[in-house]
Amino acid sequence: MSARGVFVTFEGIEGSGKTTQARRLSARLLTKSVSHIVTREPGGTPLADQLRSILLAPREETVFPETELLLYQAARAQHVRGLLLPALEDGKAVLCDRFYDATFAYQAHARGLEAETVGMLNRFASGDLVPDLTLLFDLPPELGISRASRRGAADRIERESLDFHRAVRNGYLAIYKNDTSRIVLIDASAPEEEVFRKLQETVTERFGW
Ligand code: T5A
Repeated sequence: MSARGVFVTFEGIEGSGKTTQARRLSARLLTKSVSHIVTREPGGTPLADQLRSILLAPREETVFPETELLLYQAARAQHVRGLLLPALEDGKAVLCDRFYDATFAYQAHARGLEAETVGMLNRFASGDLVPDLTLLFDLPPELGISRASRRGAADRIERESLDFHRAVRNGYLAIYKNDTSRIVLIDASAPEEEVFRKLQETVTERFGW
């Protein structure tokens, strides 16, 4: 049986460049023949992808924070059991665009739900799966939103106020301060190449990639 794969998560506010950097790391791992998958939350299985569409579609009806939290957790429960655990058990590395830190930053810090409830549901949905490394891409929300807006129409969460996105960023920074061994903070306002250099340094040091 192969050793369990390495689980790396990519976190940050909207437009922080996580997706760009996850793709770049994946390209590097391909050149080194490191067997891996790239996935994202919400999403990663057919059912979780459907939940993603439901969560991100702009809508007239109010989406209550409690409803939002449970839908994100439902998508995560499916993703963890349907894709992440089988891949890790098969010895593959997993690069995951967002995981449970996003739920703390968005649903607890920004929406105001109780951190204890969010933590309990995070553990339940993730089956106690913990990332080996989390890369937190940090930049001012004004810059992130302006980058994200270049991609086209804003989704339901991107349409939130600047204050909301500031709260998300502060939430992420608070999570980082509590867990500086798992989480590595990267200045995402730097040019793409420089951001990747820092990421590369980190994954080489930790995993020899
Ligand atoms: N959510 C998610 C919750 O509320 N709770 C949860 O539990 C979870 C899991 C998911 C949404 O759901 C919320 C958070 C989100 O609102 P998403 O697709 O992950 O949606 O959210 P986004 O943050 O919008 O992710 P994106 O993939 O859309 O943005 P990225 O990954 O941050 O940024 P990226 O790489 O697409 O780059 C954006 C643009 O900037 C450019 C890129 O080329 C691109 O055009 N760029 C740079 N430009 C200049 N300098 C750099 N260094 C650049 N890096 C990238």
